[in-house]
Amino acid sequence: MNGSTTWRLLDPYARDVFTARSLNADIDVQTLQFDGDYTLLIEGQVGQTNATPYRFTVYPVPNTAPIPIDLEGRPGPDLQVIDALVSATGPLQSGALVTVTWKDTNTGNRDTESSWSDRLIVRNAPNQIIATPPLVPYDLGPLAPGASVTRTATVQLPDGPSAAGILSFSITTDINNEVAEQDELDNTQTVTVASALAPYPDLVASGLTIDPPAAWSPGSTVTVHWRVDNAGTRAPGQTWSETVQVRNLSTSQTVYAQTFAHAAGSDGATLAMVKVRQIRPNSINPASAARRSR
Ligand SMILES: [Ca+2]
Ligand SMILES: [Ca+2]
Repeated sequence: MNGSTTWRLLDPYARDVFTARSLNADIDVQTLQFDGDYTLLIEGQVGQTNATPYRFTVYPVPNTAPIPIDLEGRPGPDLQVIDALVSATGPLQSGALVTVTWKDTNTGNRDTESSWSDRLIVRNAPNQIIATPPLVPYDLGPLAPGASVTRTATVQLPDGPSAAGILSFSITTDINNEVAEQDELDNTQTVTVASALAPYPDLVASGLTIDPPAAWSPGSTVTVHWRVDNAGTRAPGQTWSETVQVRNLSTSQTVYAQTFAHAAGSDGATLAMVKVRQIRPNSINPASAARRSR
C-alpha cells in the first residue's frame, strides 16, 4: 500500500460521506443516510503508475436499540451505616460507659471482597472530640448485597461538663477505604443523644487565716486555719490531699511546702471542715515541719 493513496466515500447523490483521507487512516463508524448506491473512490497521485493491490473487509452493523450506559450504577458493593443506637447501663451521663451498636449494610450489587474497619467519634455540642474508641474491624468474609452485620463499640465518656449536653456519635464505615464502593460518600451515620452531668463533689477551700497574723521571725511556729466545703452534688468517697505552701515574696523562695492527706470518711454532700495546721516556715526540710491537727 502506498501511503500517499487516499480514499473517500460518495453517497448516492455524489456527496462526500467522508472526504479524501489517507488509506493509512481509519474512518470511524458512519451511518449511511440514504438508500441507493454508494461509491468508494481510491485515488492515487498523478505520478503513481505502478499497480497496487487493495483489499477491504466489510462488516455489517445491524441496527439495534441503543443500550444506555449508567456510570452511576456500575457494579460494586456499597457500605452504609444504619440503625445506630447509643445506650448506657445506668444513666447516660458524663463518665458513663456507653455502648454503641450499629449495622454495616451492603446496599450495592456485588459482594464485598475485603475486610474493613469502622470508626466511632464522639463530639460534644461545641464540636470538641471527647472520645475516639479503637476502630471496629470487620473480617468475617464477603458481605453480600442486601446483607448487614451488627457492630458494637463501648466508649467511656470523660468526666465533667465536657461530656454533658447534646453529644453526637458519628460512625463511619470503611474508614480506611479498603473497599471500592459504588458510593464512597454515604458511609457515615450520626446520632445525637442528651447526656447529663453526673453528680460530682466540688471541694472549695476558704477562710484562710494565720495565727499570729503577723510579726513572725525565723523559727516562729504559726498556725494556719482554713476551711474545706463540698459545694458539689456528691460525697467525695475517696481520699484527697491538701497542700500548704509558704512563699517568701521578697526572694520568691518556697520556705514551706507540705501535703496533707485527707482520709475518706463520713464526708457527705454538706461536708464542711475547719483545718488547722501548725507550721514552721523556716524549716530546712519541709517534711520535718511540725504540724498538728485538731
Ligand atoms: Ca458507601
Ligand atoms: Ca470505600
